[in-house]
Amino acid sequence: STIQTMQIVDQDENGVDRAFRRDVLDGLSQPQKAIPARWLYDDAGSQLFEDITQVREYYPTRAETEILERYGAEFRDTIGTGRAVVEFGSGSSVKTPLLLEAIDPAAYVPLDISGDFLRAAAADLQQRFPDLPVHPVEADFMREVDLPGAVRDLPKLGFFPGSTIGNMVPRTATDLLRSMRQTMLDGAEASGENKPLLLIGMDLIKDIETLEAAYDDKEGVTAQFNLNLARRINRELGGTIPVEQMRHEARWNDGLARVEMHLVAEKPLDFSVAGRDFSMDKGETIHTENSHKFTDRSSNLLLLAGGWTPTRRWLDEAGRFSLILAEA
Ligand code: AVJ
Repeated sequence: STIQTMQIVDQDENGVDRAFRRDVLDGLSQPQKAIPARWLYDDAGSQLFEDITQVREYYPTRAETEILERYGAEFRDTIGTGRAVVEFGSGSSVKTPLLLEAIDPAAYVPLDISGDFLRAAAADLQQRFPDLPVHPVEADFMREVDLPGAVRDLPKLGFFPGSTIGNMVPRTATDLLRSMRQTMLDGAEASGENKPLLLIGMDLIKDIETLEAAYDDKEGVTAQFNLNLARRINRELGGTIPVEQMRHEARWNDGLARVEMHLVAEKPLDFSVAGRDFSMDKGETIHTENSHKFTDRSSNLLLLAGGWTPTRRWLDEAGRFSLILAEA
């Protein structure tokens, strides 16, 4: 079957992504340099993240997959069949099929900003579920998205695994949860059994050693994932960042309950990006990602602030990770 994609990325006449350039230039101009984590996920970054999920120290993917394997019958009982599954992100070849097998949906709509990865993942999924209508949408799901007409009248289940919500600070996470709600409320008669549902993965707070090791694996795959952002800036924005003079660091921020990734300058550096000059002192960092960790209470509060009422929660056997069902 043919897979159609809607293209919604704003590029200038040279093919430069305007939002990427703005975020990088603004981010490098701040006292604490910081670039939003979403830019880590170009095609190379998305592939490196897939590699991270295979390293020994990175437990979240295995823990969440364990939950999806184990509680399929409970998902089917509580969620029911015949919904349109709207996945925020292009989906993983392991987790998504487990959910689709369990709840037998009427359609599958993956949303992702990375078009090539999205199309590859959607084609793969379509092969495994030949009779399932698949409608990939290339979009920034941080904003409200117009879903394809074919699924507008179906009841929705949003699927947001991986604790990707943890990449966002609370204000942004709340905005996203509200956008998701708007995206899925639009069109459908959303009352009673047709209320949109959300199945969302949220990683749990645990000992610091386990948390930091998960973001600084011995093989250095996470380091490559982080350094790829600097390479992407050089490639796409005509940057001269000396990537070999920077190193990856993962640190637990206890007050804000998050693991932070930084790119640390190993010596004083001067470079330019998109024609603008920047410098870094030795030891100065570019903050590239947050991975917030939650408790049962903090995840409830965040979901409620985003307009979602949590109704069920499943944990892996070791209690490392939670998958939460919430109702709009
Ligand atoms: C994609 C958000 C699930 O924060 O755990 C993994 C990204 N960064 N290792 C996470 C990530 C470094 C990951 N998520």
